[in-house]
Amino acid sequence: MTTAYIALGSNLGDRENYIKQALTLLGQTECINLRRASSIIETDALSDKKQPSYLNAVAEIETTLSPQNLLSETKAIEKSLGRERTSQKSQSRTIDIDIILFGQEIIKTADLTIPHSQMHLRTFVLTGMCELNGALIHPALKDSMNELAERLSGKDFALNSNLPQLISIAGIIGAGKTTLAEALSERLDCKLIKEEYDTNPFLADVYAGKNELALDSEIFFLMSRAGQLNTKTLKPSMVALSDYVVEKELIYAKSWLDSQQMTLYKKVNRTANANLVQPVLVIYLRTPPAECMNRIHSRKRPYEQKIELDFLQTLDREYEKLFADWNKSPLIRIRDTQFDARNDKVTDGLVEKIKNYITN
Ligand code: PH2
Ligand code: MG
Ligand code: MG
Repeated sequence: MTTAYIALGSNLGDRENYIKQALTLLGQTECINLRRASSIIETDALSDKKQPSYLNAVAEIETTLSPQNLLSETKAIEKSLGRERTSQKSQSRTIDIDIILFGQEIIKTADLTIPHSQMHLRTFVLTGMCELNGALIHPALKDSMNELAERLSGKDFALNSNLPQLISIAGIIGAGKTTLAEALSERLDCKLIKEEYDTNPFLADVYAGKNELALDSEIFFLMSRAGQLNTKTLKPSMVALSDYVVEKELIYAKSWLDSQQMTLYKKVNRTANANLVQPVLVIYLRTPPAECMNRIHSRKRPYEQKIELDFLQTLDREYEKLFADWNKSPLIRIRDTQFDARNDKVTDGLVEKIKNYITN
């Protein structure tokens, strides 16, 4: 007996009825025991917003069938409920029945990929999974359904090889972003994009109290990002890793600039950032400000030595606000206390998770 999870979706005709009939037919199939089903939810069509919206649900079954035979059974049910297949991918359908998980098995054959290759990017699947078994561990990602769902903030995402596969690491000063970025980029064998703080000619003066150079300093950073994160440098499907997110600019600008400067800066920021490459995944490294303070003192970058704990705590609060409802990409949160980028095993584990959020 294997416990398996099946996702159901319908966006054509009497959608609710198709889902209910599919559940009934699953339960009536020999060697399948339908244990329970999640609530049915209505969701916007992923990838093609012009399509009618879906009803989605997830079912938990027990089966003695092999994964391959279970697939044949689900295909037969799809067919009996009027599912038509053309060469067009993701067209509207009366019923779609996908095997999401089959015990803890990992299967990759021509017609079957288990776990479902994009289940961890789809809130419309994870919502049902969490309702049925939120503590269940994804066999490849090694995270629970609850953790996977949390990363998406209620949104659905899709892998897209037409985009650069930019991964961005975020966190306050001293959080360990660059150390982590270096360790990950080496393992992913990808381009590393580092913040150009050491060539910013205004930065040291700003930290030394020369507020009149803060706008210059912020504009330097803006232009630096624009040079690094553009589509000329970052080609479709190319993997790259940055040790910052551009959204941090507004946090820092706000702490240096007066309100008139800020009004001007926001306009410049909007224009300069308009065509930047967006990350497909953000890793938010949250390290307690007091610990960041220790690291700042031990790494001895001269201009940073004037930074006070109070400033780091403000940054920490602002980062928390920024990521509280982040929905531009999946977000992996890492608490520093449970993470050490210098530990190879820990970093290798993170690399394996990351690979599920980018195309290869
Ligand atoms: N299935 C797809 C593509 N897009 N969008 C929603 N909301 N629900 C689905 O089940 C779904 C989709 C391909 O199977
Ligand atoms: Mg599907
Ligand atoms: Mg399908």
